[in-house]
Amino acid sequence: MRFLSAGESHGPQLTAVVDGLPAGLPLSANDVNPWLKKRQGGYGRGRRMAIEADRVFFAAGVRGGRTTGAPLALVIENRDWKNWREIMDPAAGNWPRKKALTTPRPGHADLTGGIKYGHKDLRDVLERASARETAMRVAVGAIAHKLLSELGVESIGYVPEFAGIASTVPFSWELRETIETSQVRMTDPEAEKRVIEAIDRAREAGDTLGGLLEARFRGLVPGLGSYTQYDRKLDGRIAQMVMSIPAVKGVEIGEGFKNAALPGSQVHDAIYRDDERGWYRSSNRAGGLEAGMTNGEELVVRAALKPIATLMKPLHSVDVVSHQEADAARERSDVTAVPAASVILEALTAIVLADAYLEKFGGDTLDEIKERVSAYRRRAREY
Ligand code: EPS
Repeated sequence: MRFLSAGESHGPQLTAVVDGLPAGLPLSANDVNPWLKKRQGGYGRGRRMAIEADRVFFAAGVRGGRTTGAPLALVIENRDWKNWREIMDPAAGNWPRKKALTTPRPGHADLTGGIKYGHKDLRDVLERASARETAMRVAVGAIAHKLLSELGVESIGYVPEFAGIASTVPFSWELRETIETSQVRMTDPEAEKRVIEAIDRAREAGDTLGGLLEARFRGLVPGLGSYTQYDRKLDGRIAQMVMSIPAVKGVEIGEGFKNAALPGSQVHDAIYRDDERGWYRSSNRAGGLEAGMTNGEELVVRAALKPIATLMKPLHSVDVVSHQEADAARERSDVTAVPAASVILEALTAIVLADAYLEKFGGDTLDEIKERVSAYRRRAREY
């Protein structure tokens, strides 16, 4: 399974082509749109999200509610485009352009993107560097998730710590409803209150906030990925995908960072087997991945998201046209997108996992894949 996306934040639409999905996967816009809605949500989003109402349009590859095996073409409209038509017009225009941005924001793509591609209107950089692009990747992730759910996999994305405020309620699958209804996708209503206050304070101060994200997947077969070659190691593939989420600056599988301080006897997960459960572990500090392969335990992927780079109380910068000292650009933006990023983490990890399933089990049709997965599950249990 492979895909590419295109689209600017304030252009007419986001577009993707997804290739390699099996035929016969039941699929409708209702499998995708709730993900898009979740990604738009969360306390601390800016005014842009009141303009957009993201929905997917299948322009190819789906007929009668099922994939045909042909490439999928996906479209998400940018409603805001009608306000930016002139500014984003692909026809030749005059310099200086309206809404040209010439004072790069520290932490954003503006300056280096301008140097690299030779732009002096940094809008030519930021329009594609914008995290708006993640809307389309979440749509692709929702489709990947649909395939995983057909194969018995469940998942959740949530926020264990926000702006330094840690949840004191440990994650459990029973808390899914709490997470889905929380404005900050946390398990702990007390922490949620403090986080919301912190977001309000940051907004007043013209500042932004980051946090930690976690995605969990259960029901995975052991043996996705491989130890045999560096680029087949699943942890490496997940890390690449997760680090490509805008503003993610750290990635961890299981208790990765904590384990570095402990002796091996307190880190590795002892192996057990019985006829009912098959092979299992009594702990899961490895986060479901050993030697580049899933081991059948829950997959736990964590990421650190830095605060958004657009500050209403800006940092020092230099104008790229006049070379005069200046404040960094102030653009309409979010105070924080941590809750949205936890949805993105879940969706994008689902893409890597769906790809790993298709690689291991191949199959032109969903039925073939299902048969192979259940035969392998039996073999793995009896091994
Ligand atoms: C973003 C800036 C804001 C965010 C945007 C990402 O957009 P705007 O400049 O239109 O106010 O709302 O996020 C999205 C549009 C989205 O769909 O997530 C940025 O500079 O990265």
